[in-house]
Amino acid sequence: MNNKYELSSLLKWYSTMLEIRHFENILDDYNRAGNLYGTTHLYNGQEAVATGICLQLEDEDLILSTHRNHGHALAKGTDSYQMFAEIFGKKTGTNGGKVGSMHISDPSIGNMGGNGIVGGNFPIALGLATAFKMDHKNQVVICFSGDGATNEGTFHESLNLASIWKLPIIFVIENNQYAMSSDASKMIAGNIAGRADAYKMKSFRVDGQDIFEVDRVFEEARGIARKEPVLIEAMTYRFRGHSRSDAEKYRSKDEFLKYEDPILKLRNILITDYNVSPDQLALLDEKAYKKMEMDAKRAWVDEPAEFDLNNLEGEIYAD
Ligand SMILES: Cc1ncc(C[n+]2csc(CCOP(=O)(O)OP(=O)(O)O)c2C)c(N)n1
Repeated sequence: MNNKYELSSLLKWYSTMLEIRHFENILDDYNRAGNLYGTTHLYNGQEAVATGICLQLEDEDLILSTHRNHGHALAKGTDSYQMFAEIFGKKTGTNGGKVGSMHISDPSIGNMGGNGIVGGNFPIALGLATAFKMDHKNQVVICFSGDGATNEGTFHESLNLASIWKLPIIFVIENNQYAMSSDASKMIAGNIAGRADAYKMKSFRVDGQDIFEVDRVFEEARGIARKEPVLIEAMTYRFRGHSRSDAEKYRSKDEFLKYEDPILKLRNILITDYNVSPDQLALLDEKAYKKMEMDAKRAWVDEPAEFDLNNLEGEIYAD
C-alpha cells in the first residue's frame, strides 16, 4: 500500500478510467449499428496512461493527441455529452459537429485536439511550447502519440528542435504494440525511449497498465519539463482493433491475456490494499456507465451540424 495517495484520488482515477471505457464501448455500439459517418479509434486498454497523466494537469497545461484521442480528451475534462455530439455530427458537439472523432478539441480546458495525421501533432507541440517559453509561463505541453508515429520524420525533427530550444514538452509515446497491423517489435530499430538519447533528452519507460507507475513517472517528468523536454514511453496494449474495419488477422485472439487490464488492476489494489468493498466499486462502475449512456442518448437526438457552403474557409480555419 502506498500512503502517498488519498483514497479519493484513487477513486477519481478509477471513475475516470471507467468513464473512458464505457464511452468507447457505447460509441462502438452506435458505430456497429451503422449509425456513424467515418470510423473511430478506441482507447480500450490504454486508460491508465491518459488518466494517470491528465489528472495531474492544470487547465493551463496543454495536451495534443492523435486519431485515438477520446481517452485523452475525457481525462483532460472535455465534456462527454459534447464529445458524443461531435462524433455524431451534431451542432452541440465540441466543434459544432464538423470535425468528428479524430479532431475533438476544447482549448478552454487545454485540450488542443486530436490529429488525423500520424506525427502531425509533434510540430504543433513545439509551437505551443515555444509560446510558453517566450511568455515565461510555467505550464507544460503534453504531446501524446503512438509507437508508429516515432517512425515519422516529424518525430525526429521535433525532438531535435525541442532539445536544442529546451522547450517545456513531455512527449508521451503510447507503445500499444501495433501501428494498424504492424508489429512495433518488427518496425522500430532500437527502442522508443532510447531514441531520446540521440537528442540528449531524458526519457523513461513505464508500465502503462499500472496507473501508480504512470502517475509517479509523470510527476518526475513534469519537474524536468519545466527546464527541458522529456520523453515517456508507456508500454501498453490496444484491446480493440485499430479501427472498426480491423479484422485483427495479425494477432492471436488470446494475445491480450499477456497484458493486464489497467482498470481491473486498480480495482484489485483498491480492494486488497485500501479495503474498498466490491459493492462500492460496482456502484462507481454503474454510475460511469449510466452517465455515458445518458450523454450518448441525449446527443443522438440533437440537431445535425450545418455547413455554410459559401464560407468553407470560415468553416475550416479558426479566426
Ligand atoms: C501521415 C499518415 N500516415 C499514415 C496514416 C494512416 N494511419 C492512421 S493510424 C496509423 C497507425 C498509427 O499507429 P500508432 O502511431 O502506433 O498509433 P495507434 O493507432 O497505435 O494509436 C496509420 C498508419 C495517417 N493517418 N497519417
